[in-house]
Amino acid sequence: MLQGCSTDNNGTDAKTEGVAENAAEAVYVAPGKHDELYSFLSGGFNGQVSVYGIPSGRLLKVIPVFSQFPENGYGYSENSRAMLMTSHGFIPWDDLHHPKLSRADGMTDGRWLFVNGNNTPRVARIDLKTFETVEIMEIPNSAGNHCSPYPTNNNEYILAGTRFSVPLNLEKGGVGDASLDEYKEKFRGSISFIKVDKENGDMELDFQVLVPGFDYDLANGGKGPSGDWVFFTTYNSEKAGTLKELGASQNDRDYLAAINWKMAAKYAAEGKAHEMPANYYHNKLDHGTHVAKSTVKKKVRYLLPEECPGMMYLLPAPKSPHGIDVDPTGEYMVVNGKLASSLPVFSFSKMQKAINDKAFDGEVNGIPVFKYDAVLYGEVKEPGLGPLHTEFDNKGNGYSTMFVSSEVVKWNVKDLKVLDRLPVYYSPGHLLIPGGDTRDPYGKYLVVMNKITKDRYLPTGPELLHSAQLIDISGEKMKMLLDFPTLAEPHYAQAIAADKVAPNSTKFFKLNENKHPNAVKSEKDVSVTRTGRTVNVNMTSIRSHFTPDNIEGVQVGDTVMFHVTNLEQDWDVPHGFAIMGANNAETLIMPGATQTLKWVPKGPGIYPFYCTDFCSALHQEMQGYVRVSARGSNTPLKF
Ligand code: K7E
Ligand code: RUQ
Ligand code: CUA
Repeated sequence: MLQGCSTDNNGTDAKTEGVAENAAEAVYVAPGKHDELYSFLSGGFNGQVSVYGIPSGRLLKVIPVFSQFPENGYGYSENSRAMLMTSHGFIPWDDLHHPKLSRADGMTDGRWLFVNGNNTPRVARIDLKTFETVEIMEIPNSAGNHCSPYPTNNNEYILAGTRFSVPLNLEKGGVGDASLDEYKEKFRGSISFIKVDKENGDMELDFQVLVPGFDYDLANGGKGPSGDWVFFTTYNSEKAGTLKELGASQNDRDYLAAINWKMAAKYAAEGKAHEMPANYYHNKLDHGTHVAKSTVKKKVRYLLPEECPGMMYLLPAPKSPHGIDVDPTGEYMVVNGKLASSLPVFSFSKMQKAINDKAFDGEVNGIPVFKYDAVLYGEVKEPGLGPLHTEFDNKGNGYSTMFVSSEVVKWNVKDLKVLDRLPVYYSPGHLLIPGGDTRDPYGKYLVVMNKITKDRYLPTGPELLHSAQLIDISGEKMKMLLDFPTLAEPHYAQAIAADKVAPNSTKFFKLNENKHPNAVKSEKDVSVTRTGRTVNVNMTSIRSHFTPDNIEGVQVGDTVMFHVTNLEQDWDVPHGFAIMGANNAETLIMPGATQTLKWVPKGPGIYPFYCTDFCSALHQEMQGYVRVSARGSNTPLKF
């Protein structure tokens, strides 16, 4: 045994109690059969979204969003690189926490998936016709876009809240500089209101609300009666105001912030908004060319809540709350106070009454704070240790993850009684019930995503994959069905019935609709041309050759752009392209599309290229050469 190296548990199976008797049958999807649901798991620090079939737990796809992805060249190819441009430069990584499906009438509609980038604040949109990232927008005046993205019930807005409050420079725009001693006066948070086009889903930053300098953790929208509201958990509230403002009895509390988004939109439309300079990137994939383009935006409008009465309120919440979840009726708002011994449930109708009665207990920066008892519906007593997140079924129950006591706890929303608990392995973060944040959840499955894996699978050294568990919630008692490993590191996830997405899935791109300027629609139209130091190779791929496949006259230091059009018009026949020494990796070209790879040869000689995707019996033969001559030589281009 190696010194200092624990090998405990090797080969020892982990706990199996709580597993349903029919578990194998319940999750078995026979070969060739499809899963009942798609689930979209955030990739956390891997920056991607992974798609798993439910109930099988089979990995269906990885959708690259904020990180480069060698499998299909995302972030490497010239088509996609602009997608990862930000005001800080090219950032091919982020920390992705919260996927949210687009909505219609408070239900998920399977059109788009919105996700957040935590680190360099960004929101992305994935089109579920192609399972591609089609848009990434940077969020100005934000630092740590954790509290994001939250669609309202018809995607009128996607809301994105800052995690860190930062000193905002209202004259010059953006995050400025200030001493932390000046926190109270200078630091502010922001909530961004992003408009979504009803037809094509395009996002646009409409305005921001500059909120008190708390840290904003998580959000969720109301529904039904509370549909005009979005709720945000906050922490570090003591930094933002004086004790008097915060209320002397409340320094052991933080806040749940409530913002009436409809009223905010109205204030912004009626001219209450100010304007400040900004500098943020908005990157979009063009449909016709399949090339991403960046636009830099230079202005942003903002509202100050102190100038907008009735738009924002604060509800006292247990210290350092995490998730905020609204039940399907829209009446109950659950605050998951990870350090608290109970789970407070607030009442939306009591909040309405408290607004009318002015049942306030102080204010912060002019924003009224409700009296706790005036807005509280009740508390779930002793739910477990470390409540983080809650989702709901369609029978009036909530399900909360307990990070510290490693369990999922089922409780009744009306009488607040704990009904069941199921140990999960280990330390759950988020959980999902398909539609569990909509007005009508699909109460058959629950997927819980665990932070610590330990002994669940065969050991793979110190570093393990994360772990999800599928739970049957159709009966009174929860039953464990399946463990499945996940790519790093799922936070939130969403799921939707397969038939809301699958029928709209694109099979291949039509070649005659390809508008890429270097697309070649037939082999006889290929070309290799020089403009100064740039060589454009407009080439084609089809089973089993590239045209051209023998190029001469490229010179050392030329920028060679290989524009490869895949002429195949059959589902699932991509070709790949890679050339020796190219540091922009490879690219994968789907039928009908054109992808561009940039290459700058550093020395003279022969450089082979080949197709990287096994496409036919003659795949291995799908190759060619580029001959590179010395710089300044007079070798003409030949192909
Ligand atoms: Cu709870 Cu980033 Cu949603 Cu993770 S957050 S668990
Ligand atoms: S080749 S099928 Cu390298 Cu055998 Cu792959
Ligand atoms: Cu084309 Cu392999």
